[in-house]
Amino acid sequence: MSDPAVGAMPVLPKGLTVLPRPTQLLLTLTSPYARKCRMVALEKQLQLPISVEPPHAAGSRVPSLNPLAKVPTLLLDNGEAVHDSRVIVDYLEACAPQPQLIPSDPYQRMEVLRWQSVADGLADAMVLLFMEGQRPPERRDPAWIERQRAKISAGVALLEASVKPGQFLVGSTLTLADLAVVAALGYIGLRGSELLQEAGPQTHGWLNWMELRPSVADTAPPRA
Ligand SMILES: N[C@@H](CCC(=O)N[C@@H](CS)C(=O)NCC(=O)O)C(=O)O
Repeated sequence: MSDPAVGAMPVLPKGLTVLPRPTQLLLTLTSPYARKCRMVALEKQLQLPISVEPPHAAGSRVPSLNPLAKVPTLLLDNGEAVHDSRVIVDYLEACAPQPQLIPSDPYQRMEVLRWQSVADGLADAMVLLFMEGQRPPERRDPAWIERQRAKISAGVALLEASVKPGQFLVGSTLTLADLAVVAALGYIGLRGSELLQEAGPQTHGWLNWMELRPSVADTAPPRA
C-alpha cells in the first residue's frame, strides 16, 4: 500500500484525521511518555487507536517490536515499530502539521525540545524512584534515591520560575513543551505526590489551567 500525501489524508466525519499508515499505540495508561504522544494526537485530532500492553506482561507484543521493550511503541500497518516517544511525536508532527506543536523557528524549536528533554528527564527520575521503592527496604540505596529526588526538586524549581497560569511555555500558542511538562508533572503527582506538593503556586496554577484542555483531562493517568 502506498502512502497518500499528507495533504491528501482523508478527514473522518467526526473531524478526526487518519495517519498515512493505520497505526496502534502500544502503551500503559500510567506512562508519561505515552501520555505525551496521546495528547499530541488529540490536539491534532488524529485517530490513534491504543492497546494497553505492559512490556513485561505475558502476551505483550512490545518486546518483539522494540528491542528496548518499552512503551510507548507505535505499530504501523507494515509491521514496523516506532519508538521512543520523541520519535513518535516527531512522526505525528510530520504526518499532521496542524496545529504546529514543534515550531519551525530554530531558536523556538530548540526551546521546545529542551523543555521536552527536561520533562522526559523528570519522568525518568520519577520512574527510577518508583522502581527503587519497589525493592525490599534493605536493598534500597539512599544515595541513589536522594540523587533522583534532587533532579526532581531542581526541575520543579525551574518550572516554578518559568510557568505562569494562562501562558504557554514557548511563544503564544500550545507546543510540545507544554504537553511534555504536563505529562511529567502528572506522573510525579501519581507516583510521588509529596514531590509535586513541593511545587509552588505558579506550577499548580499552570497545571490547573492546562488541565482544562480536553487532551490533558482525557489522558489523566488512572489512580491505582
Ligand atoms: N525514553 C523513552 C522512555 C520509555 C519508558 O521508559 N517507558 C517505561 C514505562 S513509563 C517502560 O516501558 N519501562 C519498561 C522497561 O524499562 O523495561 C520514551 O520516551 O519513550
